[in-house]
Amino acid sequence: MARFVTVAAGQLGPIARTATRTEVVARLMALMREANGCGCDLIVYPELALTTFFPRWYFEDQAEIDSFFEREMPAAETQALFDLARELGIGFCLGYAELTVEAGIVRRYNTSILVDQSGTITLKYRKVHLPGHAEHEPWRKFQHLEKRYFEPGSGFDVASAFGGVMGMAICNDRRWSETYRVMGLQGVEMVMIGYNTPVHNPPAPEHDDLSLFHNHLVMQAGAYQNGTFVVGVAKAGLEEGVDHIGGSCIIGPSGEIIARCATKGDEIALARCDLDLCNSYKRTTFNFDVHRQPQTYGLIVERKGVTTMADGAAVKRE
Ligand code: ING
Repeated sequence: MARFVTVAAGQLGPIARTATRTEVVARLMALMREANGCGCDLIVYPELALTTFFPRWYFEDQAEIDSFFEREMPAAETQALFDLARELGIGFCLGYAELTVEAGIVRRYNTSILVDQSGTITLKYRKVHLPGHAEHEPWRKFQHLEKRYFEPGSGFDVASAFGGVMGMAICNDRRWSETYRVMGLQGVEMVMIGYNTPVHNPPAPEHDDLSLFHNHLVMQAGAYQNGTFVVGVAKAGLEEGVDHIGGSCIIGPSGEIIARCATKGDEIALARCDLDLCNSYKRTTFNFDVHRQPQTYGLIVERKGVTTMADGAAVKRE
């Protein structure tokens, strides 16, 4: 017996700083119609898919920063996407900047939602691993101020939807094996990950040529080591002077790339994913209950950074 989810990676090309929400939503709707025409049940959009990747700039004016955030989801400009999804009977995963008030305190998150075929938000995730830096660093060709503009989320949940166990992560999360394992321990069968990844990484330019390799490496490893599908979706291309990798792809629980985009613009790649293909990995090689030895893994949770033993005393590495 098979449990098919036909999924589209809904890659976006650049979004200009001046682009309106309505203009961007029109692009998202065009991709949704195309995916629906190909028989898709679900389309996955990138991280921060409603605006340009604004953490590349240092802003002092909080009102300007907040212009990139959504206070409601759906709101007037995004309602059309929810309406189309319900009309077509297709679900979607959307990344956006979330501004919310919790116990009277304004909170700002790098957020992703999973919306089912009835147009209902069935899962919300807030990015845990915020890369970059919190202070203006003028030496960089461009900033990466996610640590300044967002707070980290609280963890990785899963939801039952589309006939399986679905999970989400966002961009830098995909580089950390803990991301996949926490969801793997909840039986995840498809992890949806939007990303905005510049080709150039100012602190380590020697990594630039490997940016596409690293992108696939981490998602393929996460898929195989947890017996899950992974859908990685880029905001790609030259956006406000910064070139972002493409490499959007759909990866099976074997770790193989089964579909990928060919351009750095608005494009869908799609695959007919049989979630039952996860079973042979989850029941044998990665049968966690049979093979894992968590009593030996304590440092993974207890220790944040590296400490090494030198001269008999634990020396904290700077
Ligand atoms: N972007 C990048 C990412 O993790 C980055 C930041 C680039 C980190 C290259 C390390 C190396 O893909 C986001 N938005 O997290």
